[in-house]
Amino acid sequence: MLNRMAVVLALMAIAASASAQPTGKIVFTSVRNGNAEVCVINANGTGFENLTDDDAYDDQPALSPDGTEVVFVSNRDGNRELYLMNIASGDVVRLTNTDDSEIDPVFTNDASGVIYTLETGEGRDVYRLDLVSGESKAVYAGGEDERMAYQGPGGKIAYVAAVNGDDEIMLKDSSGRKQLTDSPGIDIMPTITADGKQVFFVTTREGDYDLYLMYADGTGERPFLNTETSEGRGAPSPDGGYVAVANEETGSLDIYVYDMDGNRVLQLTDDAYDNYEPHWSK
Ligand SMILES: [Ca+2]
Ligand SMILES: [Ca+2]
Ligand SMILES: [Ca+2]
Ligand SMILES: [Ca+2]
Repeated sequence: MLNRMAVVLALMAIAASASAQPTGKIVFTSVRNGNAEVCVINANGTGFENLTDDDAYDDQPALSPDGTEVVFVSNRDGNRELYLMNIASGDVVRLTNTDDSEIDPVFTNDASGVIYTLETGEGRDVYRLDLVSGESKAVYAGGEDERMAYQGPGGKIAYVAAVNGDDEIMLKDSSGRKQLTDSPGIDIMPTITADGKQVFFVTTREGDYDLYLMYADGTGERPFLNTETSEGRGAPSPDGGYVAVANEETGSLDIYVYDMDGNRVLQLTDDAYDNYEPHWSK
């Protein structure tokens, strides 16, 4: 009787954890054999694939909202440009062609455009590339080294600006531009949760790089993951239940999935390569 109950309880535990498995897919950068590649994996840890597998430097991938395409940075044609890949076919289109560096790409929510950072000899600014017309326009170009934009729901865009020379998290929505952080040191890599209510960001306010979370009005700043090694950008899941983040606790960068209470759910990568810059979509 006891044995049977133990079996039933064990089966119930398996069913509960199975139903709580993260869904969708995650793209990330993996430095394999000294060369950066764009890789994809299902959010439950299955289906790893190296999407680029070439001699160029391929990094900073971001998935389209429907998960069918990935935009990324590559120097395959000489300097850093943005590229768009259809994951199913593997077809790649070059989106930019300039002597400057295009970096930090993310799709807009309606997938009609890509928001990115243009880095020139004069500094960095945030641009929006219209995928229909092919034209790029400056979005945030105020001379404050604007960069690392991320679009959340409802038209909210979080980005980084060097306010008075110090990196802070900014948020732009229909009511205007707001400065969310005001701390000495680096505050970078903002991402917005699926409900639009919270913002993850990476900060050095405690010395090393940690992942913090705050409300979208800038209140409630708190550590989400702060080990003694470096934490990277948090990639919120589209269902709002999880976040993927890389850290170095094994000696190389690996990507882990946490629930929103900060409990580790699973380890997505486990190898000697550096795996980082996760981005999560359907
Ligand atoms: Ca490569
Ligand atoms: Ca370029
Ligand atoms: Ca700061
Ligand atoms: Ca840390």
